[in-house]
Amino acid sequence: MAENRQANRSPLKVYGISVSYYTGKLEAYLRYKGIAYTMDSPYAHAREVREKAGALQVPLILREDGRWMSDSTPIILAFENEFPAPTILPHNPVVRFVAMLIEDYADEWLWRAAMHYRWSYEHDRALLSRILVDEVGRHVKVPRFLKLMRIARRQHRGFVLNDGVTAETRAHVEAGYRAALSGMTAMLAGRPYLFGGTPSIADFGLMGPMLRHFGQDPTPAEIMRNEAPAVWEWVARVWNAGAMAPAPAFVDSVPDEAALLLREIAETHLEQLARNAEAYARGASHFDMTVQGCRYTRLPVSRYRVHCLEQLRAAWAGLSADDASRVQLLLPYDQAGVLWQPEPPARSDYDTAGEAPYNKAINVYGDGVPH
Ligand SMILES: N[C@@H](CCC(=O)N[C@@H](CS)C(=O)NCC(=O)O)C(=O)O
Repeated sequence: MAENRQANRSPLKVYGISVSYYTGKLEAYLRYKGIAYTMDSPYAHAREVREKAGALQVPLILREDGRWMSDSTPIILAFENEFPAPTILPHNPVVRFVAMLIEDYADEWLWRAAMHYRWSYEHDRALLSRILVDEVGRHVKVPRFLKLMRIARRQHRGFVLNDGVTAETRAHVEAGYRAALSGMTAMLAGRPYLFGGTPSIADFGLMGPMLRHFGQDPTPAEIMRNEAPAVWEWVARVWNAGAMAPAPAFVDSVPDEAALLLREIAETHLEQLARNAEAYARGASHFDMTVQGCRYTRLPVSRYRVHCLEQLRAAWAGLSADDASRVQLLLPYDQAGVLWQPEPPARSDYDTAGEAPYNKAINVYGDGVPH
């Protein structure tokens, strides 16, 4: 359909995993743009990948000229320049800013809930351990039952127990998933995609958690089907969006129905970004935070998320004065002040030359943070 269908190019070489959050997000985008790709696991060549791409994470892309791309958001933005149509960037600057904010929330806040459902619930854990071990662990010369135990323990310890999911926070973590479903359901009531008749960067961002985790893992998928069938339907719609006829445009202003999700984002994601950045500025390795009355303790500080906050602040600062005030009116919450307070709470010094996605990436946890 669109002129950017990449039929004559050789397929992109994507390194990814079939059940990965950010790989699913990138795949949904590549399918929409008609950019053909092949996919392999990077884990058999871990050392080389870490050296070339900076961090061993997925997705990564090896371009024909030998350059590596990493980090799904800058990858997508780079492709928006290379293959502009159909664009996923709303033309209205306020809508575009809010779409980028939703994308960041999808990337960085919903991650904890997605990992919790996958690794805390027995059926989900058993299924996903098998898929991962058979897909990415074949080169490891250890009996399969041991690999299954090790992967489940690594993921549960690293991304659930060490990311603040405890008996005290568990209900709040799960409520965060349901809040995302309610917020999306409200926005999808009058339109096929979050910001109109065509998918935006907000839709692709939310495909990270919603496609491979919440939409596929047994426990959250059951919740999605039963409690938010409009989101269930939307997952398939975004996945198939490239096959649909060119669609009507984006909305010209942020719909009222976005209010529920925006409030949730301010209270959760922006609170976490602020507390994380303050802790980073102090040189701390861990921090505590209270989100919607729920106390989280000993969360790992993330340098990468300091960078995420910098990107959002730069996007807000780049708006015209009128548009910047419109964004403030949409986010009348104390936590949102971190987006426009005069001084940033911290500086990440990551990608200062603006070379992403062609720079050396850093993992979300563990880079440049003292432990
Ligand atoms: N900000 C990165 C995050 C990529 C990421 O963390 N991917 C996960 C899998 S979905 C990963 O590879 N984690 C590394 C690990 O588990 O060792 C992006 O958007 O691409």
